[in-house]
Amino acid sequence: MNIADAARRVDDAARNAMSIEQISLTQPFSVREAYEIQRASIERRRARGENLIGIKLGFTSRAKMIQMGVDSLIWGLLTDAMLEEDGAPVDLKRFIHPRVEPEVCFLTRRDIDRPLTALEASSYLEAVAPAMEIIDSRYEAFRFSLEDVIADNCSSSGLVIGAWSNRFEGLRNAGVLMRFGGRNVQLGSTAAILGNPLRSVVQASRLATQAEVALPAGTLIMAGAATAAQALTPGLHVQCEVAGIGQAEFTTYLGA
Ligand code: OOG
Ligand code: MG
Repeated sequence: MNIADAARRVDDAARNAMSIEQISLTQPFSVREAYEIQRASIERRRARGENLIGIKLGFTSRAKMIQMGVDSLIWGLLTDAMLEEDGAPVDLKRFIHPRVEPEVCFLTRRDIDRPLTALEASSYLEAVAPAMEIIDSRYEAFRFSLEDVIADNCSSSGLVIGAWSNRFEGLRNAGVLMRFGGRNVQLGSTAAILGNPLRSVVQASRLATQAEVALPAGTLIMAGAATAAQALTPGLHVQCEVAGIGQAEFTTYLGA
């Protein structure tokens, strides 16, 4: 496996919003190599001036594992170029076949440089916010193997983060609702995220420490989707509500 070449392929696909064939179809590779490709693709982004802002977990809920046919926890890196403002219009032109999923996002308040226990996790957090992740697989038909999706930075593409709160108590089993134009499209609970989204912080600390990735204070941690993802089309008003925490929203359009 030529790591640099594979990284260039997924990175170009993302930049040009042009899908590519799954890499594993012609060149089987390992999970370890997949993370090397992911890292190399992030280095390409950094070389263009993008900055790391956090990490995301994927497949932390059964709903997502079933939807995508992958059943291992995965993680990817987030850059500032992926951030969309809460309430703002999002141009779908930069995506291939975007989908949106309801999540919660944590903001850390201390450096994390070792695996945390579940009991410690909240003392490392500054705030939590309702959030939505816009995922956009770079592979044709949004189909991939575990290795392919890891190499593709776990389909990371966009983030919309609602207002920060410090109400961590109700987070374990809060109702999650995603609406398109006022119509409910996904309904669930934060309990779907590893039983408690705080466990995503524990997993993030373990994975990042293992990979020697620094998580400085001020890092965003996207906990993973609570429900299946929903395809985005232009002209939508998309809203996500996490009971007791708040809401986030955006609209979609197709730029010229
Ligand atoms: C992979 C990313 C999964 C989540 O929240 O579970 C993910 C994908 O579904 O394309 O972000
Ligand atoms: Mg996600």
